[in-house]
Formats: sequence, structure tokens, C-alpha cells
Amino acid sequence: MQGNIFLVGLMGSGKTTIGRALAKKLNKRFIDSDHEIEARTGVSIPVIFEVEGEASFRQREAEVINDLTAQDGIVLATGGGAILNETSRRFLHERGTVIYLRAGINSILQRTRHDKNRPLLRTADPRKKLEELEAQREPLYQQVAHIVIETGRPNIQFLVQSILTQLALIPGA
Ligand code: SKM
Repeated sequence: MQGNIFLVGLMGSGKTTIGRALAKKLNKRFIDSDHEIEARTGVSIPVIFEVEGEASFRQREAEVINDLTAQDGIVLATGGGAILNETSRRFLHERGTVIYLRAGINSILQRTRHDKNRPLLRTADPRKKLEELEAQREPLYQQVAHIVIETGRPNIQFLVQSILTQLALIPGA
């Protein structure tokens, strides 16, 4: 639980891309909780949603967050809805430094346009769905975060640098 960095935010906010780059810079191990769930179940996330439903997916997700946050020295990209679970929020906040990557709906729509791996966006009006998710989750992302980074600027190196600068300001992070 030492030296961990946890990235939270809506799907398509860049958690995986930024997380990988950050882990490389800090010489930490990168883990993506969605990939971990897929590795454990042997199927893709859309299949888990289809076969078991969202509630069951959330249970699996909470277990994975519990296990992964107990490790040391990792950069973890969490699933967009991982913060819905109260215990996961507590583990994330207590077991590492939480960075909320805050992205605008337009950039998220652009990033997820061709992504077939987002069951919640398989709807006639993805913008409306994202607006609903944002309204519901923004307070939870804010609540769990130690640092908030606006991802309006698309330059990954710039974002990683501003995260490193802010981390340096937090004692023990
Ligand atoms: O965890 C996946 C899954 O598609 C659900 C989700 C969400 O609820 O925002 C985000 C993805 O990372």
C-alpha cells in the first residue's frame, strides 16, 4: 500500500494512456483494473455485462480493487465506475494517492467513438449517457481524489509532467 498512484475518472479520460506513461516515469508497475477483471474471468467486459449484468460486474470490480490497492508501488487505472462502491472509494483514498483525470464530454466522445469495449455507451445517445454518468459520478471522483487534473490538453507528456509536479507537493506520495 506504499507509494501507490490510483487514477480515477470517466471512461475515455485517458487513465490507461496516462497511467502507462506515469508508471514508466516513476518506475512503478502499471495495472488496469478492467484488464485484471478480464484476465480473471477470461472474457471481455461487454460479455460480463451481457451474461451476468452490471451488478455482478460491480461485485467483481470491487474485489479486484480490494486486491490491487493492497499491493505496493503500483500505478492503477481504475474502471470508470469503480468509485461507485463505497468500500472501493475508501481503499483507493487510504491506500494511495488518487488522481482524478477530469475530461470534457466532447473529448471523451471523440476518444470512445470507435471503442466497442464500452457496454454502457452502446446506446442511441452516448452523449446523453455520458452526461448522466458525469452528473452522478463527479461528486464521487472529487470526494475520492487527492489531486484533480483537467485533461483538456491532449499532450500526454504535458499531463504527466503536471501530475509529477503536483505529486511532489504531497508529502509521502
Ligand atoms: O469498467 C469499464 C466498464 O465498461 C464500465 C465503466 C463505467 O461504468 O464507466 C467503465 C469501464 O472502464
